[in-house]
Amino acid sequence: MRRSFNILMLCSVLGTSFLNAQNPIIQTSYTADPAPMVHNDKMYLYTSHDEDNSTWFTMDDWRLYTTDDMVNWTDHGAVLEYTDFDWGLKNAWAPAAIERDGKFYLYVPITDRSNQNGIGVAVSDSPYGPFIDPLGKPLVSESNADIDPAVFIDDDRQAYMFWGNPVCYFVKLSEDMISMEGNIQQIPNTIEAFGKREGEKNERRPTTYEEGPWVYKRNDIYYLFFAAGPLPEHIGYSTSKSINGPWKYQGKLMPTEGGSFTNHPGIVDYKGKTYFFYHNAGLPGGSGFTRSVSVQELKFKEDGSIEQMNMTSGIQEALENLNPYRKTEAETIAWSEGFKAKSNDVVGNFVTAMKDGAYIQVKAVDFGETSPKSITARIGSVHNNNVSMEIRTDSKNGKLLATLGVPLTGGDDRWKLVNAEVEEITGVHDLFFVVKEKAPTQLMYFDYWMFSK
Ligand code: FUB
Repeated sequence: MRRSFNILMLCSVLGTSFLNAQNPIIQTSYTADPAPMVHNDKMYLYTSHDEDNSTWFTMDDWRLYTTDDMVNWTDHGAVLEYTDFDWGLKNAWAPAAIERDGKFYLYVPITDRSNQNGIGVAVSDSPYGPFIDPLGKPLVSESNADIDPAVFIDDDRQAYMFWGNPVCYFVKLSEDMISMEGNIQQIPNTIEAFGKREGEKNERRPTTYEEGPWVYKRNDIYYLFFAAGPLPEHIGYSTSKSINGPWKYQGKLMPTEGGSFTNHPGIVDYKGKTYFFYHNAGLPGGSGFTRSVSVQELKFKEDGSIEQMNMTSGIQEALENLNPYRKTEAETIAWSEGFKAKSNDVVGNFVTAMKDGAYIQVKAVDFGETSPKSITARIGSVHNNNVSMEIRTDSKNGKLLATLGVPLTGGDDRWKLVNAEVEEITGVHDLFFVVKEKAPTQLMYFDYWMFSK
């Protein structure tokens, strides 16, 4: 009951049909606190991760997803865990990511072993990790207000970190990105900077600023987006002509909606557009502690202000087509139902079908002018002869291209490559992988697929 209520509730909130939903963009894990980063024409999205069935902010790791087309997202699994920090006790909360001079930095809030919040930094030579803690201690650990970092490098190459709840701090980062330059400053928590808080008087929180700052610059205007109160949160924003302020409150960007009592902004330019990431409770089982990241385009008015917007069903059109003649990971997904993300040492990241009828949709697959002859997939099951995977086009009941029998391999540490001839298909289509399980409690594992001419 609760599951269908959540889906229906979100569809009515979003004014859309679930059939063409693209939001939330990840359906195989609960994700929150989006931190998008663009590097070499690819979108990297780091997120925090709500554990399944969580009833508090039970969060152990940070995950990475990538896309080239803004509709098909590839899951790269957990790239950093709070246990990667020797001093970390719990609470892998809202991350921030940035590249500088070929190195990649993740800034992450963690509660340390003395139960104090702080912000750690981890560095890698690759956006995919492995990330290591170069300091062996938090970068900032002044008080429990030290959560929710955002990082920003200005046009003069000066880097800054912003963070904090219930006030917003900022500091210059040194060129090494792992030390601070100068003193930590607090943005004056004034009505002018953040707007007057509605509802009951709250001495600690006189303005709408709550947490989750995100800094963005466009046409010499600095934007400070933030999660705004009172709870349940909405997204607000302020602007300034200088990174040092003064900031001027500009109003609500996204009102409270979507069923989660928190929200969290992440804004980035990509392939000529500006994208706004946020989170809600949009998945089945969704709540304030089982959240999901969504994205939609951000549109500026001529004067640089932004129209208030509601949560939508997401981005429908792929920015580019997907090549089916290259190996594609099963965890590259535009939309799915009934699959969960998994990983192990044998094949890395993969997906597991949790029910009969589970399916994965991959958008804008370009077969070209001549049809492929066959499809190969690496799959496996714990059941004998009872599981198959249908490959269909344009809908989960669309034209049947091929049916793959899923072999009994005995576990997700054992896999087989399975091949089948395909029906004639040319041009651009959405592809659907639909699992048919005669024994509904049995599982099927799916690692990758590829068509051949
Ligand atoms: O995800 C844990 C906390 O919830 C974040 O740090 C806040 O921004 C809120 O989203």
